[in-house]
Amino acid sequence: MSAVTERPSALLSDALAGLTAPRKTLPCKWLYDAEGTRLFEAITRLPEYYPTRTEIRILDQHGPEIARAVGPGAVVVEFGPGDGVKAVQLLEALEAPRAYLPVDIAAEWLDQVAERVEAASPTLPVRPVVADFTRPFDLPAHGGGSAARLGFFSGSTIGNFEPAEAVAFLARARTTLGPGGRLLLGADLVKGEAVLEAAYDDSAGVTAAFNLNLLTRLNREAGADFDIGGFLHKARWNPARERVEMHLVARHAQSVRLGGQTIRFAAGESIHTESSHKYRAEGLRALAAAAGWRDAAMWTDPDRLFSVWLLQG
Ligand code: AVI
Repeated sequence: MSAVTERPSALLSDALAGLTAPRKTLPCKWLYDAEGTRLFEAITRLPEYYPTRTEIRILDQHGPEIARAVGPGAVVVEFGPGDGVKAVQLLEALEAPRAYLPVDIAAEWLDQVAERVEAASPTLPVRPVVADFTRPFDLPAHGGGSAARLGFFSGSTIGNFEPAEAVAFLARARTTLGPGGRLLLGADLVKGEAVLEAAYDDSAGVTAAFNLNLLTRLNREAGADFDIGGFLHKARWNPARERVEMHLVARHAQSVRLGGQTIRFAAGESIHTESSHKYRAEGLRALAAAAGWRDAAMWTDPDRLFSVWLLQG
């Protein structure tokens, strides 16, 4: 008996559950293997993908105001630091930050982030925390005494959670950050459909490659036999739920073997691979309030594409 049939990997069991459901889905967290991470970083530099550069601009233009609102001596806890570029930007804007704690499940990314931040701020203590921040976890003692913690959750990653999961994350973050904790949160805003769909279906095909890479990953890591050319990337704005959905659509009827099962696809049937929720200011305030945050200040760009929030407990 092979290891796979004895104890299915988390990827295989998630894929089997999602692909045998009446509406086929795959959890978006599996988009990020090494190739998916590389492709996502390429997405953040695309002309159509406005969120990253707009958030960076907001942090740049409103940095002094944000720093005043945060006050001196914060211990910065970043949930999912990515490449660490925004951490460097934030730490430079803040007054005398006391320590930086990047939190991620992937230890190898944390090393890169730590190197980048240490190079930019050689005297700042950096303490990487390997943890899945979508579940409860403890922060190590940070050497900051009783300094209040500032959480940082950028890039509108909150938008990849379902609304109930977003509230649960925000509530857990309050607990993790402790008394006096604040959260600096990036959230993408509702806007015209054409801008949104172009951001998730760029002309160079990078987002399509990012989405299709999930099938390549299933073939390689879960022993599936997807014909990658048999599927098409689709991004569509769902106005009722105010989210962009990414789908992989079967170009023709086909079947795929996975974990000893046959998964059948009708022509045009889709696998829903990601939702990216967009917010209105009142909606984000309601989410924060439902998670127990009492106060929320917002900064945005002149075109109101993106928002950065400071939540206070
Ligand atoms: C990581 N996350 C916030 C991105 C987003 O915009 O939802 C992932 C992404 N998917 C397609 N393009 C970017």
